[in-house]
Amino acid sequence: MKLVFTPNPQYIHKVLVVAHEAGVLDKIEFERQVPFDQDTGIWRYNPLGKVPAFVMDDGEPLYGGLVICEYLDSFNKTAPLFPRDESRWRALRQMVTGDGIFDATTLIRIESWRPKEDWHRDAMLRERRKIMGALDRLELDAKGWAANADIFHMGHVCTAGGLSYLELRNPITECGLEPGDADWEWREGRPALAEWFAEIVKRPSLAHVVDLPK
Ligand SMILES: N[C@@H](CCC(=O)N[C@@H](CS)C(=O)NCC(=O)O)C(=O)O
Repeated sequence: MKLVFTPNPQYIHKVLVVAHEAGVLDKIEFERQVPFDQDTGIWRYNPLGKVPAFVMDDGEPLYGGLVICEYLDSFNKTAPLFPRDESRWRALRQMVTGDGIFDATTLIRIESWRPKEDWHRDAMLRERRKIMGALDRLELDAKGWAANADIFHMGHVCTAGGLSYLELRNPITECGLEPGDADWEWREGRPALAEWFAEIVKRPSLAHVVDLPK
């Protein structure tokens, strides 16, 4: 099987975490594709032009990061990350919230590549609002996570992924859309999430540094 993505060891890739937890990391071949490169090969794998994309052993393509995660999780026979019990819907909501931080962050950054005078500020502010709202929602959720530290699911994977991407590329401090943004820090006012993140990044599947293609 092959994972097609833009490797960057400086943030937590949800697909790699799920593969690690499932014990199939060493069965995956990696291919680097940068979707915004002129000559990108991503279209060969995903008609929607996005990473991550994936090729299963039978050659069938998969895309949509969360779909790839669910596929990889199907190999996890000990502690699957997509709960099947009554905790499922909350975990999936948290999964989408964490992943949404990644999506909104990416969209602000893409817009910021244009000359500043051409920025579509209203659209950027809308994405900014999503990041703030998602962080506030996850702060509420993280209060429950502290009490159940032995439970680990897709909500945790995607929240850690979203936060670590925000640590690496912070469009709020970079773009300064609102007064005070230059000094913005997601941890401020979100102590439960900050404390949870500091601990969860030590988990082997999150701390593991994969030898990624350049
Ligand atoms: N949450 C989505 C994120 C996918 C995504 O937006 N990836 C960006 C990374 S830069 C991308 O490939 N963008 C290219 C595009 O939007 O055309 C997933 O996990 O599939």
